[in-house]
Amino acid sequence: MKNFDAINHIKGKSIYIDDFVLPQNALFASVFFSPIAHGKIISFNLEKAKSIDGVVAILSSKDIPGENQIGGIIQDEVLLAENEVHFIGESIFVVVAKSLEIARKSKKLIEIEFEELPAIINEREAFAKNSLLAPPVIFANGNIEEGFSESDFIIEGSFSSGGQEHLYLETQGAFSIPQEGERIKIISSTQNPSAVQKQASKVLGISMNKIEVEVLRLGGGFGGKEDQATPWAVISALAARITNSPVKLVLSRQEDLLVTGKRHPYSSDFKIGLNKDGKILAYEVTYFQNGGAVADLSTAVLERTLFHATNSYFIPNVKATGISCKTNLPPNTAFRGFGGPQGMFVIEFAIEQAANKIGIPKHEIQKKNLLKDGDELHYGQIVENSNSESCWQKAEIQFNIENQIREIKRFNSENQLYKKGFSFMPICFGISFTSTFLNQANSLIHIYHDGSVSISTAAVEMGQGVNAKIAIAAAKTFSINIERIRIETTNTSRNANTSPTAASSGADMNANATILAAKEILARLIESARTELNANPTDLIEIIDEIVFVNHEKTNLTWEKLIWRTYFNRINLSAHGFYATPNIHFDRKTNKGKPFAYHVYGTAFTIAKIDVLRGISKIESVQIVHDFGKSLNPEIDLGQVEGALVQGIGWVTMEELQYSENGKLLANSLSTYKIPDIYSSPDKTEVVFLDNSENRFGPLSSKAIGEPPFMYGIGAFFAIKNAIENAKQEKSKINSSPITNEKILLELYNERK
Ligand code: MTE
Ligand code: QUE
Ligand code: MOS
Repeated sequence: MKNFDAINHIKGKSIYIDDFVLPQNALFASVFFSPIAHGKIISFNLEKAKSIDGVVAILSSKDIPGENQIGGIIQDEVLLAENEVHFIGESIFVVVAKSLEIARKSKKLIEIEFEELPAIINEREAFAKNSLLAPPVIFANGNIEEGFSESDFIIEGSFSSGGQEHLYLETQGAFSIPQEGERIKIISSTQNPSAVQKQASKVLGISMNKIEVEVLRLGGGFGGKEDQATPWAVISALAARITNSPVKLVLSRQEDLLVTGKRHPYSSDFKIGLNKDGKILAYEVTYFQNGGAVADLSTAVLERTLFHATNSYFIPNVKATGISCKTNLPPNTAFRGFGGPQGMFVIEFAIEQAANKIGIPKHEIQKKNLLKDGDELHYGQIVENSNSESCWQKAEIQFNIENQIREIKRFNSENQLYKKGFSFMPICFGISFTSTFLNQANSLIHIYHDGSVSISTAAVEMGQGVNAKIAIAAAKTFSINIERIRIETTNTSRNANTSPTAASSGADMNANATILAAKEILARLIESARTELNANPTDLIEIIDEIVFVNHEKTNLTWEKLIWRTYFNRINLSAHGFYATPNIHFDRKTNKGKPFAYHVYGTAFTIAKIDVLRGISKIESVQIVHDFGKSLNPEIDLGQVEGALVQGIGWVTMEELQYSENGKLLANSLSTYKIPDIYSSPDKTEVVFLDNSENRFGPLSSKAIGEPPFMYGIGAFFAIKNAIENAKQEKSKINSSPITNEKILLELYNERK
């Protein structure tokens, strides 16, 4: 079974926001964005812009009937600027016109005068000026001073990782249609329909039950449409309300690149202590997160950085401090891994620096410190069913890594113009929203009396195959052909109070809720069949492959007949399932608890080759042992691993967000912002499934897959760095990601001078 959408995607028949057939009276909105990073609005004049034929309205914050506030976690984000602007791309006015061309033409005639104020671009500068989005947060365990005093080696350093543009293929957009009365329907490309509903209700000043949010699918989200799809949906709803017409708002690629937030850049200071045997005894780290101008999800992202500070290692004494810095950039936001990658990168760098200083291979320290069952993580969760060591050991054997390392050494000794390097990248990623309340989902199942099945959940299909997974879970529970099942659009009128499809738990939680609903209907069907077949109360009734069995004996009662008879006898063929992840909790006063239902593990072995003359790097191979649990669908899961891996490699090797001193994104097109393509993908990618992995929290014992494999990409950074060091015959001073070809060349060239 493949992803449901595969065929229609390939034929170009799948529908996105921009493809909906519009009503005749539809209008088009275009937003006037702040051209400066920080300043006061002194005056403006909209007369010329309004005079253009076909312009219906130009809206500002004054036109908002409710509250001008869309902050998700912290209430610090206006929908439309009032007196001040805080980043290039902040929305100020909305032009609504009969065509997009007219709206864009009109926008150019808007006159506005600012008093520019100093802008902060860098997180360290923000910290120095005490410009913070929230107070610092500390996660700690053990006794860090004792840990260092017992250490034989102490290494200190700094490391920074860059931002990352989501580059979903479908840009942000929404389409709103006024309905009877005050009601409004919003079709949005969002990962979080309930957030759109809530914020639209606030801005329009009407209750949530008057707003219906509908999502068909996204052309990719990757976290970029978790919080940041909301403003466009709300603006289109506001414009629809005020003009009483359907209004579409879709960002152009250039607008999307310029005005939306990205993965948070981080800059971090660390200190790591080890004993003679390579055991890590203490780790102290401070993360400076570049949050942008408003909080968005930054505090939740930072928290996940703190959770993943030690990656898949046991460290008895930890002190991790997270500081969310307020800068004049567009608000940075969720991106696959949600701060986890930024945290894991620093410990990997710290271990590498420690290995260099002690003079032993990095992977010996890594291997020695892997998590074991019973270890207590720095946030209090006890490690259970750790597959950390089993993934590592399986990788060593299955990929014959000893031989490969010998082969790399031989290659390097025989070649001057090319050098190879390698790395191990183990991962450990916690599954569950770390804000416990978000770990809930519901599912609505109808069986129609022809035997076909309709399932509605809050899961948003964004390419990750969640619809196929939910259908598989239902088909297995009912034991029916998957062709009978239709997964409906995501709609707030069918599923209420839902969490974003995020934290890799969309498939997990929505499939679990679906299984609960299906089991409820199944119990009624079994009793209905018992009556139908005049069976005894003690007889075992089962449905197997659409046929009813009594005491393991096949009957001639089929699924379709059973469904019709059940309906005819006036028995409910619908159910609503509710799932709340059990036994998770986290106390924000002590920063201790059991925030995650479980962890996902794996190990990647990466080989990189650099061209010593030109500085060009190539990832030759990535070999992974990954803990999938019992995969619901190996093809989809494999696709997730491969896609996430390449996205991770892009982050650490080539994607570079350059901003000007005054806060303008310079890498604002695909000619200046390079993302990995098929040529920069590894020549060889091999993914091996860890066997015998179970998971009682995952639907049918599966494990979440969406984000964890992103972190395998970090291995590319260290493999390239290792290749540079093999070329230079000395340790490299590179302490920032991405490790671009330019950086490689400079590092090699400086050495030769
Ligand atoms: N895969 C595709 N093709 N497109 C996406 O946008 N988003 C990722 C991941 N895989 C994404 C994707 C992110 S950030 C998350 S959190 C998960 O999918 C969300 O889906 P899930 O919870 O169902 O795994
Ligand atoms: C992972 C996530 C999210 C998260 C925590 C994770 C996420 C998200 C939130 C969140 C937290 C508090 C809120 C809120 C959202 O937390 O995606 O609205 O008030 O949105 O560990 O992916
Ligand atoms: Mo994913 S970053 O949790 O949308």
